[in-house]
Amino acid sequence: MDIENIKKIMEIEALVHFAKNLNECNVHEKYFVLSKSLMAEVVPRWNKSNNKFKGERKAYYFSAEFLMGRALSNNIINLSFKSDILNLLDELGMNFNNIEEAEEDAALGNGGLGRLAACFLDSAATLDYPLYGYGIRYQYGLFKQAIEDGFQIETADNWLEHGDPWSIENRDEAVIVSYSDQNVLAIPFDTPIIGYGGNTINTLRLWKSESLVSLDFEKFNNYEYDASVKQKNDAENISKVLYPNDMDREGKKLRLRQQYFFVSASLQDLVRKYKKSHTTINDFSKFHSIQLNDTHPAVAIPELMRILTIQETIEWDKAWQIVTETFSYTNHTILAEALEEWPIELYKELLPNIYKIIEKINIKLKEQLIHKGISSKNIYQYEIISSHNNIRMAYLSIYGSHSVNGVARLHTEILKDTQLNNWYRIYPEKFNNKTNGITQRRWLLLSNPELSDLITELLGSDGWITDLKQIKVLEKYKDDEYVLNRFLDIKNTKKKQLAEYIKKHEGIEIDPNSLFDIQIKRFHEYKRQFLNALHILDLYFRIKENPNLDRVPQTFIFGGKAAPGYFRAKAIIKFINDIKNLIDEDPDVRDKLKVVFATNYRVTYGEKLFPAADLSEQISTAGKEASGTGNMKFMLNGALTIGTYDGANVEIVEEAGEENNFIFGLRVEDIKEIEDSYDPIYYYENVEGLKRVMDTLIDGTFNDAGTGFYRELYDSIIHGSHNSKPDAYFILKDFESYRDAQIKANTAYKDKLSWAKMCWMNLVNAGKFSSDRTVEDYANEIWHIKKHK
Ligand code: 26W
Repeated sequence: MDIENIKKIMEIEALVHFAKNLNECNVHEKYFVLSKSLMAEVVPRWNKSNNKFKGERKAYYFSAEFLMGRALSNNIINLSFKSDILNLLDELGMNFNNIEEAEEDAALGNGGLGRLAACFLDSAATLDYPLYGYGIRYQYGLFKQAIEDGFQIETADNWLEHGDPWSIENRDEAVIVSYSDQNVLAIPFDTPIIGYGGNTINTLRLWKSESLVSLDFEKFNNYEYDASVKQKNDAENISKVLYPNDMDREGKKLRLRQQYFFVSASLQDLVRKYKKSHTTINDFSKFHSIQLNDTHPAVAIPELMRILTIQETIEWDKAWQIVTETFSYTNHTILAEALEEWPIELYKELLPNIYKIIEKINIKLKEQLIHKGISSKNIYQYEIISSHNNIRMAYLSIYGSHSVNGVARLHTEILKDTQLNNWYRIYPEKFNNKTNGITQRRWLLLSNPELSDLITELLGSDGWITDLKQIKVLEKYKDDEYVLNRFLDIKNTKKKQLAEYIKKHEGIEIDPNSLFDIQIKRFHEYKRQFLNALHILDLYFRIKENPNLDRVPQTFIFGGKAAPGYFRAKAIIKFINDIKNLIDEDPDVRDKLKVVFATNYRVTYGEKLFPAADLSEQISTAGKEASGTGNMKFMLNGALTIGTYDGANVEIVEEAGEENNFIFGLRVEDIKEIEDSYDPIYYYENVEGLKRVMDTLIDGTFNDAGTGFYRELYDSIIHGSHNSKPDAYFILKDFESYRDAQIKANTAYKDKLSWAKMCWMNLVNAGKFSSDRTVEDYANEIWHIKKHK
């Protein structure tokens, strides 16, 4: 790397872009010119990397979401430029931290599914695999969250306000996407995905929608100003904003437009490029493997059929073979309300040609089912077009793919045994598991350099950065007081750093010596933040009753967003904020117990929270959380899990030892047994303290400002509602067992060394949860692609 060149380019960029000298630039401008100067270093390597994969089989990750977070620090680390850049900025009198903090997160995702896509891209580039991301360049990412009087307020996330130095607009490669009522331009923006060491640089290609005609000049001249730009606005609206629902399906026409938009553009792009170097399309599936990230891009299946049979005039059966060899599908949830279905009317109206193809796929499916010996009275169970005239996107995805995978062992088993059992019985060979993972580059090396240095020092090498299994060797230090104390010192440093950040951003002081107990994830009933909140309130009352309760002070930190229309989740956010105020105002309790709401939780906030955690809250109702990936980020940073046997928690505990975590509550089998006869009222009346905390919702302890939020939340637990049974997530049933686990954790925290030993056992056994392992498994077992150094 040529540091003088970087400096020169920074100066030129400042001049031509902002008409300023470097030292006159504001912090956003400094961020921009520094990033652009790095792009000057990246682009030649990027081209070289692309060339080495020419003519090779490649994999493509089709995803409506990529939750990338910030790029600057990540890229500097992966290029091994860190010390050079720090020196240069020093010389220029610039502060790296301030520049780093000027970057907006690329929050083009809701949560787990989008962040997983980002981790996979990092891992594939690091492992030298050709994996390319395809998605949408939303002008507005996930909304920003503010809290006012305890309520969540949403505002637009204008992440492009200060420009995006990391993407290259490639208008030469624009394509046209056609709907029944409009044709739009899809413009690709390419972002380099820099593998660790900088050897392989892959591409994330995100499409922006534009109009073919930007101004209707005749209308403008006729003084019809709104009408003159209508076509432009209609086109641009397609990639305008990310839908903020992470679980409830959104039956909106615009969402369907978005799905078809990026899928059609991406497939056109692949077919066009392929045809440049091949005379027939017949071998398409030998060179392309496309992973569908949940069903959001499932319209790719009929779209590729359209391209092959109508555009390329291949006969149906041959085309279908190419399609099923090309696609594979990952399922990320078993919640019924999140399984996508689209009314056929919407498809007929917007994508009539695609609808006809889906109809034909459905007919072919039925023929095949009969051939497989399925009796005609059972065929309805499989139909892609349901008797309610909905297109079942999961069924389309399974039928159109050669591989179907869940994201943790338990999740895949549930898919096979219940959710998708009918499909598993006829296509057992398609089903497989790929337990999720996280990249240790962002979630340890970048976010916790102190712990990273200790690991490197003890290992005598930094090989763990690209081979996380190596840290298992460090298990030999589990009783080494010197090492455990070093770990505790680092944890304390990270807790102090977080305390400072929270002081600055939330205006709250927290005690770094207290037990940091953290639950950060989207707000959803099944994730049970409400259980956590009820327990805190119970603790409050217990401390009031018994001021001498023998406990270590505990700080409960929550972070996460609720979908804007999800009122029950918003009620839970309000409830947590009300509990926080109750405690803060009470001198008897506030030194023993503290609640923090970390506002606007996002990737960048996570980078500060995970390293500082003592306890990781993973308390979903068993069977509901497909995997979880936050659980892995905590483990890797040496936090203990308090959690249920759900998702990847099962595998985390299997690796780290049940004795080193706090497992509680119903298991999947238990729930199956009790669900039909479950009566929450029994627990409400008989579990000590439970009625007292539940009743705060309705006895005037708290005030929901006339929204009716609290009554509705109370009723959902005690009486159920029009669409759900009382306490559908078994919160009252699990309350006591959760409280016991909390007592165990608080007691265990008193013995610092034995606590540190448990943390150490988690950390050194986190190797399995690197997304490098996950990507390696996808590459070998599904994509069949080769590494190229
Ligand atoms: C149609 C609306 C919609 C939008 C997003 C439905 C469903 C989703 C996603 C599937 C939600 C999601 O992010 N699922 C999470 O995926 C993670 C990565 O596999 C898992 O770790 C989480 O357990 C799962 O909830």
